[in-house]
Amino acid sequence: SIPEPQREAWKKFAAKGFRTQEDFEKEVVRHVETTLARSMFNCDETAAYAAASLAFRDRLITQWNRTQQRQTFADGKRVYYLSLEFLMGRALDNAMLNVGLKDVAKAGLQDLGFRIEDIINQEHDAALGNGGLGRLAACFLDSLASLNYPAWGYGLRYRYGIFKQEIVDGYQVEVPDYWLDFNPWEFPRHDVVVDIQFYGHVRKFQDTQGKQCSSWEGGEIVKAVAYDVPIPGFDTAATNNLRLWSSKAASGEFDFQKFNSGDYESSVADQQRAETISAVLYPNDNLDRGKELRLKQQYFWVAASLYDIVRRFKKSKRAWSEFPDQVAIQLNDTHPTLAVVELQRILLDLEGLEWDEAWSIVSKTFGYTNHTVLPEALEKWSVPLFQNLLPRHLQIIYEINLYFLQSVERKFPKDRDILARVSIIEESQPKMVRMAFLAIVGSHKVNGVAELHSDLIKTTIFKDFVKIFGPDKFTNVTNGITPRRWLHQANPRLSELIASKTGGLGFLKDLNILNDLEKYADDKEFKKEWAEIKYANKVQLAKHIKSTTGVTVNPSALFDIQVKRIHEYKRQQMNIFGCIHRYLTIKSMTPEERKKLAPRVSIFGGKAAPGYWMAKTIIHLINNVGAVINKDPDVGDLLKVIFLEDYNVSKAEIIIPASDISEHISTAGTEASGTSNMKFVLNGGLIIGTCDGANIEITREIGENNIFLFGNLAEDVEDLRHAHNYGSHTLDPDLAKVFEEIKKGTFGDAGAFSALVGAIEDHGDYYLVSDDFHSYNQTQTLVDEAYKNQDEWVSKCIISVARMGFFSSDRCINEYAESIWNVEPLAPEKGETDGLGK
Ligand code: GLS
Repeated sequence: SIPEPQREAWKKFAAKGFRTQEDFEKEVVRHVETTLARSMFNCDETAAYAAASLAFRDRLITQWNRTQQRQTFADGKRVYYLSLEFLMGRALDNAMLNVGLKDVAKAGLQDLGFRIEDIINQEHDAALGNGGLGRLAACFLDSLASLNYPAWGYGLRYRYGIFKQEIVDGYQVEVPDYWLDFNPWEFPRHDVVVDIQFYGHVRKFQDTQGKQCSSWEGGEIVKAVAYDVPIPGFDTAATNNLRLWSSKAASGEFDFQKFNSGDYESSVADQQRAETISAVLYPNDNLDRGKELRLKQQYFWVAASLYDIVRRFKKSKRAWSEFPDQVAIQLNDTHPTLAVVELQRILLDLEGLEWDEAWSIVSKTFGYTNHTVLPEALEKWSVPLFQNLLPRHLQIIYEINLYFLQSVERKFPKDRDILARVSIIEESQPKMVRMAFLAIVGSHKVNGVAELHSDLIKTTIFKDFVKIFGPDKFTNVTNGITPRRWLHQANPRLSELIASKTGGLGFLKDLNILNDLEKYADDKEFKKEWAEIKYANKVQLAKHIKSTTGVTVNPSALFDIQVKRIHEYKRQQMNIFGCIHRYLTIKSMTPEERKKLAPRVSIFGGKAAPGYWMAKTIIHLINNVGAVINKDPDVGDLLKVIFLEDYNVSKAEIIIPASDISEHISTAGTEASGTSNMKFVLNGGLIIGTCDGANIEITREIGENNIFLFGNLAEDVEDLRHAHNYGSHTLDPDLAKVFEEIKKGTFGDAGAFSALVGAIEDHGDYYLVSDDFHSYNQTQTLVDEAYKNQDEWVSKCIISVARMGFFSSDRCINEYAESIWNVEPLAPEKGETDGLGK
């Protein structure tokens, strides 16, 4: 660092970042002319986006620097959030709003000849995630910064994020998402590089004191290079860090000898193999495929992150026993579970601690969040694969398991079966490492993400562990969403209206302030404004639908939206069967009867994992049904079926504010929480849903009268499935008619849908579509009726929004901080805060 006498100069010339419109414009022009080497004669919208982003980035990075210095100086406990997915979406709009300078930027851009909306739309989404799990991590980063917690995110810098979805002839086609062409939001740290080892062998030896030691040797080395993304808090100068690792060959050079001897391909092979590690995000949600490259990704990311965390801790020169007082690491699902083993290895093999001492540190450091009970999503890795890739880690896992099973045996000496049930190693062919069990054993707290889900994990998949560790180790932290992005950014007019009635933008920091809205639930003028905003949002979505699908929809119709990953358990198939049922009903009506119907637009969106054939079939059916219904003159505006291509975060910001009703209709007990349910209600839409995940708590908060619940309960699912398999399974008569129509070929080649229909008719109907179909349709009829009474409908929406305070991710992060991490916020110094609304 710079010697004391010279620091004055540094302080004098410290970068500050703009505050005024004039300074913003200066920065934009400077970046256009110098950074981009362009001028006013060839500055298009892309260049203006780049320059505006760089101006904001400069501002953020000065705050980032100050925040990091303060955190280092304060020397308190930090949180590290390890997630293989961060579904960030766009950064510019978010940065402008969080630092309170969007109006300044708008005026500045206008003065320079641009519309701010066009500039915002230039940005490519940072789509480093699949769905809810990755977006939750992004909301958490926003809350951690906004609440001034000293926290870092750690993830992978995928060269390709989640694929872009195109719909061709009704089928999903995947196109690679190369998003790094120009990314002003990251800072490469070419000086922060970590060597990561793979393969090799373990050498046992005795040290000079005669202690048995192990050393992991040989194999190959790949380099991890850090890229930092600044995360601005809302209305605070605190700016946290998201560190993403990128892989690079250790030598960094290709092999000249091979090149010169004409072996061009293998001359670059090493380099390419190394770079493959961080090349692509695995596009599966709630599904584990057990691929070696995925395990490599996991270790690469975990080892680099832990190296970084340990290095930071060692600088403080504290005793190792203080590590858990300085460091809290949260495992976002089981993907980073290897961190448990890696920290034990570092303490044991590299730092020379004894096993018990090391293990006590490790197990106090980690917390594990479970995000699913679906068996196909629970990670397991084959022991032979582990043995080859991470031989020392496998030994440590066996040792962890040995001590764990010994403790279980001491506690339950008469129960032989429990050992096989809870063993971290599954005795199958080949043997498998059960990552969730390892995560539980290696953490001091395990949490689910909604009350029902947290109860279910305690009574089903982790039941034995509750007996072993006691109930206190297991807890619930119901998910939340950030109101900054999901209200203020996505729905600026509604945010403004709420601000006008609740005394400013304070509700964005304390969402319970929304309560103040309840007194306007019957206020004529307020309701009128509310309804106008909803209508305007629907007009905007209708335009998007027209421009992307060519279909004209009526913005006065009821907008019924289901956007999320396509999955059988989320039951988009039930929704589209419901649309067919509605279609058949309309067709059978007289013109007079039709006049009484409420027009509806059923909107779907979401990606199917590329290898998930049934999910792709559902997309195909939705598109084919739309193609038939949308051009049927008997139907007209009464029903339109739309599939929106390439659902992502930035599209969600247009779609969610435009809903009247949204569908969260998973088979009870399968959706751990869901978070879009919260986003839709916060934007003044109602829900049709099952008693599943966070729907239950939403109901508790907003009241039963304001939600349309239907279907079987989680506690009944097992019996129903049993009855399907061993008793008789009679198909719901309305569903039978729907199937008849599909089989007739009304929606294209019936053969294409035979597996989808067969899964319900002949193969046990695992997701209980038939069981819930009747109550689903009945409830949809109630929705139609309720929507006709617009006055009451709007009141319901206002009351619901007023009662949504609980679902802020700020509440959620405060719960984690208090009950799991034991960390305190570190507020910026006075004068560092920008001030709300500026
Ligand atoms: C998920 C669950 O499926 C969602 O219900 C949950 O809201 C989300 C965040 O906790 O995590 N688990 C998963 O593997 N993908 C998800 O979206």
